[in-house]
Amino acid sequence: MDDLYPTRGDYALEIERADPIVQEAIRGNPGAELPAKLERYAKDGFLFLPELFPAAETESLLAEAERLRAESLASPTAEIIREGGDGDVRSIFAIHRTSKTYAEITRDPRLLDLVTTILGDDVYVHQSRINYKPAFCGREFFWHSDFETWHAEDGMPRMRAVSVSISLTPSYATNGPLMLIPGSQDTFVSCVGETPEDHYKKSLVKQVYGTPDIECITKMAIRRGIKSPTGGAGSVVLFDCNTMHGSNGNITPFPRTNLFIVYNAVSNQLVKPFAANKPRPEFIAAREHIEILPKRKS
Ligand code: 6CS
Ligand code: FE
Repeated sequence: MDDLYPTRGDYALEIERADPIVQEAIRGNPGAELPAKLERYAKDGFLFLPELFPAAETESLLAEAERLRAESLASPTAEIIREGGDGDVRSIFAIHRTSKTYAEITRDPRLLDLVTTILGDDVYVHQSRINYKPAFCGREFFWHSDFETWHAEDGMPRMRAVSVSISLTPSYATNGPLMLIPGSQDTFVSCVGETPEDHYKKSLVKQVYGTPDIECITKMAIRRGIKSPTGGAGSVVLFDCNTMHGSNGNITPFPRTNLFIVYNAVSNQLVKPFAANKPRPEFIAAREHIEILPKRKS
C-alpha cells in the first residue's frame, strides 16, 4: 500500500493532507450548506460541545472510572499504564471492552451521529482509554498528532478517524486540560527517528519518538495559536486524528479525568505498520475486534 504520510525517517517533512476532514459528500455539495458545527470542525480540526452529557450521566461515568482504577490496582493487567511504571494510574485502555457502561457510551447517538457524518462511513472503535490526571501529581502529554503514531505504529492508512474526549471532571485552565492548535490538521508533520522495539511500553508513559521537533511546533503555534477549551464535567471535545495537541501536568487539587474514544472509518482499517517492526497489541489498536457500531435509524 502507498504510504501517503512517511514518518520516523532522518528528516522532518511537512506534507499537505490528502484526506478530507469532513466527508466530501457534505463538503463538496454546493447546494447543501455545511452545518455550522461541522464548518467549525473542518476549519479548526476540533469542536467543543460544552456539557453535552448532563451531570447525572457524567457522575455515573466518573464512578465507573473510579471503580476501574481501584480494580486495576488490585489486579494489574497490560491495559493499565502507570506513571513511571509503578506510580499512579495514568491510563486504562480498551475500556469499551471491559466495561458495560463504557461499551454503551461508545454507541451513544449524541456522539455517533456527529462522527459518522464527519467520516461518511460506518465506524468502529480503534482505541479507547481513560486518562486520569490526578490532583497534585498528574503528568503532561507532550505535543503530538495521534495519527502520526497510529500510522507509524498501528498501520492506519489514512486520516479518517475522529477522537472524542469526554471530561468526567471539570476542565479548568489550571488542571492540565487538552490544548489544541487550530488548523494543524491540514498538515502532516513527520517525526524524526526510527521507532524503537516495543515503543508503546515507554511512549504511553512519556512520549519522545513520534513528537514533532520543537521548531515546527513553535512555528505552528505562533501562526495559529493554541486553544484550550474549558468547561464543566460532561463537556466533549471532538477532534481530528491529525490535530496537534498535548496537555500540561496537574499540580492543582482538582483531578482531571477524561474518557477518550477513537472512532475509525471501516474503510480505513489497519494494515501493516508503516514505520514499526510489529503492530502494537490489540488493546491499544483494534485489528481483530472490529465491531461496526449501529447508526440511528432515521
Ligand atoms: O499511543 C497512542 O495511541 C496515543 N498515545 C500517546 C501518548 N501518543 C500518541 C497517541 O495519542
Ligand atoms: Fe493524543
